[in-house]
Amino acid sequence: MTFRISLRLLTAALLLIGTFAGQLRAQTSLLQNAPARRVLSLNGSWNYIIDPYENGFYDYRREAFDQSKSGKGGYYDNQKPSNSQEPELIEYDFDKSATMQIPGDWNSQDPKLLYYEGTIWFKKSFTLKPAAGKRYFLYFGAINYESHIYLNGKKLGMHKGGFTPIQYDVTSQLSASGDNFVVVKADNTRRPEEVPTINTDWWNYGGITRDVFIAETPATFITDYKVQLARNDASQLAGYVQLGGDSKAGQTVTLTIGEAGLKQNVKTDADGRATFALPAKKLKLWSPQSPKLYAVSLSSGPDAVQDKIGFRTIQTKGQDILLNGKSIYMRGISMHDENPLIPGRARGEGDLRMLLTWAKELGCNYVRLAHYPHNETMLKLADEMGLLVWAEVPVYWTIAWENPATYQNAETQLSDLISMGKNRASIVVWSIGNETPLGAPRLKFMSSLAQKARSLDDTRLISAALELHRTPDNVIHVDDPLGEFLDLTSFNEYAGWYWGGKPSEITKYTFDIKYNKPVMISEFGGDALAGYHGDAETRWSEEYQEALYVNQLKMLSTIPGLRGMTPWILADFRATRRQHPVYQNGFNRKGLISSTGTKKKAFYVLQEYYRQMARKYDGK
Ligand code: GCB
Repeated sequence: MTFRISLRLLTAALLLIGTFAGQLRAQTSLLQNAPARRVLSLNGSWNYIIDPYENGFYDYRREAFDQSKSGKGGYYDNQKPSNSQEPELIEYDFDKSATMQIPGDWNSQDPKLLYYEGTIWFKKSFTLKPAAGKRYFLYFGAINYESHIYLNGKKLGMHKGGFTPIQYDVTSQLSASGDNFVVVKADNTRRPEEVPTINTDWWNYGGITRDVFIAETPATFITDYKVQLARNDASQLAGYVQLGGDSKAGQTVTLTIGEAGLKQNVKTDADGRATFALPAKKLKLWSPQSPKLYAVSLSSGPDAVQDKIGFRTIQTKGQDILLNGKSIYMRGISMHDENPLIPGRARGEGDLRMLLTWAKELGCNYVRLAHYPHNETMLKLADEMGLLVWAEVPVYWTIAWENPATYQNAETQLSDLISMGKNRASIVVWSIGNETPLGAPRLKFMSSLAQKARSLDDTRLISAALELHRTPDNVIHVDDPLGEFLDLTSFNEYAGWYWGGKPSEITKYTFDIKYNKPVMISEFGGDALAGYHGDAETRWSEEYQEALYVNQLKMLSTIPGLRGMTPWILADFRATRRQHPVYQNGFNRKGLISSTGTKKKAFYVLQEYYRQMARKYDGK
């Protein structure tokens, strides 16, 4: 008891310090499956003000308004001239400013913002009269990158990380009259110590890129749950439900999976947590061939949440990956959270479904959602459409390995991703990063992330996209010491594009892989401009990319432990660093599908290879 009280005090003290430092993240743990709640959507038209000098945040001495005594003066006040006689100076007006659609990046909605990196303020007014006995959570699917969020002129907090949800309990901040306004300062400035760092190969889309809503719950509510099979055990369903708000010990929580005739009542402990274990024999297992989902209902007192959940096991055995105990080959493709047929980030379910439908057409049973957390809808679609998922955090290239705050940030993004995705059968791999360079501080950083991921979820595989090195005898070595901490040996390999000569030459390479683990090629590929034709030695041509795929598949097939791959990449995507004026024009052209949606020749090479692998492993 004493221990618990002191912990609570400590947490309160930390939150207080956090508030003063302007560093407060989220006051409450993220609601599990928040979109399934009763919600008031705040999507739609938001006013915005472009503020490269951050006039709305700092005074002329560069002191932050929200750190001043009055806390006033910033754009978050949404100030209007009053009726007083005094002539007032107000140098902004949200309601007379332009609007853009949220969710949506700013780069694709206003031509002058295509390359913009800095601060933009957003404002949305809405009507919501808080009802007695209810709680309200303001929820953003993602804001890139640093956001300061204010409700009715009061700061809720600051958040870093462009791809994970943000949530605040706003029950006591909503106005009794029902008239409210929310203001967001979004800043996508790249900084060396952030996650990701300044250097990436994707467009730095800024703004409120995912759904915004207010979720309503009763005073005591289900804040979190995990309903999955026990580790490597298809006979047991194991999990927990966590109550939040005014939770007490001894409250009843009911889990029902009606279709399977499963129902169990369990009681919460002193922390509001109820754990359960149930025989799972009656459950049909989820797999890409049969992506069976069950309607799962959780309830406690006046609160209830519904989810659609699949059940499967995933483990490795030597060099095999076992899905539901059976060896599989993961026929994958990498993808960004971008549909080339619309400008900017993918937004609605339709954009995402189109990407996954392309992957299915290619013959995939697996997708790598690179290089950062994709949205919750994507994860649910993968569940529904039967695609295994590799989910990743943007620990990409050269992070500030020795900076403790950078580590903390990466760990928080990883924890939030795992929290959001833990009920999705489709997710089988947590990836802790991509192409990080060898070195002691990096090994410490990355191995700590691997341990963290395992401590949060020991029912899935942990991996990272590693690098390789070559010796003059044409041997490709994979011996990164981080491999010890991972379940798969995954690496990116660009023979025939960045090194190794022409596509026809790459079959000379052999592999020396240190670990006796399943091998997963996390990337290979090369650029081709759709419709540009030449021979197999003409860079940028479809024929070059086609030959590269043919020879890559030949070369990779010599690896005995090869159990899957996610070539780079499903579709062309916008990348600022890709500047060739003829072949690239701001696009990375390694897509198997072009920026206008046409399939390149290499698409069909991989499709044929996947047909063979499906026959070999799935017998069809
Ligand atoms: C890589 C990166 C990926 C790049 C790709 C490329 O190794 O992981 O983010 O886009 O290569 O096209 O160079």
